[in-house]
Amino acid sequence: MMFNLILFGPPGSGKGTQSENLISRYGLKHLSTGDLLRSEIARQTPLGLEAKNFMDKGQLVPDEVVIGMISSALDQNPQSKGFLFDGFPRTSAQAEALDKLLELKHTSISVMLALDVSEEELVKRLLKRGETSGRSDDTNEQVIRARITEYHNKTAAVADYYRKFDKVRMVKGEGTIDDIFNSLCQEIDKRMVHQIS
Ligand code: B4P
Repeated sequence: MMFNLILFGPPGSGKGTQSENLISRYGLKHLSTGDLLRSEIARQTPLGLEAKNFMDKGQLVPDEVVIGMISSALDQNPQSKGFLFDGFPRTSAQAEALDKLLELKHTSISVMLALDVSEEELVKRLLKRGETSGRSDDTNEQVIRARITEYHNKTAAVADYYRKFDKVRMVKGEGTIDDIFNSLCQEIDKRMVHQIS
């Protein structure tokens, strides 16, 4: 049986950071739409060039683009024991599409872990990352604030969608990276045992 996890939270909440550690502990396949889009940009594909226009303004990339990317990533990993979705779904339409894609594979989302971080801390972290990351969407405070606004307007509702199925657990996203990792692992371990028994 597959274990499929959504790591959820606003931009800068630690999704990418924690995903790296979680995939090595649990052997899940990491699917980050942010990373997939940045790789398209680096290769200057038509999809990447289109996406860059949205990302540089702090806006979400259109649903059909990211849903298509996730659909092919799922098809490319038929043997995976489970997926860690990082930064996806970010709209209700993406959440519904993901459920359908997983249903076709006779599986579903096991849990959504939602990182809770204050807005001041998010802005501070992203500006700091912008000093070294070379990411154009991290260097300008206005763009960072636009990303947080997009999160409130379009993404926060995704948690409500999974709450209807009692699949959401909030996790404190401030503190050391290790402490947050341990809290995430506790939630996963509870569910993996439950799913197997
Ligand atoms: P993403 O790549 O998903 O990135 P993100 O939300 O900016 O950051 P993430 O949450 O992963 O970063 P982390 O906290 O780990 O998205 C980028 C853009 O792509 C979006 O704005 C959008 O345009 C587009 N996009 C992506 N997916 C999409 C989708 N599904 N639909 C539409 N558009 C989509 O890291 C932040 C910093 O905090 C790091 O420097 C890290 O070192 C630091 N940090 C982490 N944990 C910390 C801690 N505990 N204490 C202190 N610092 C910490």
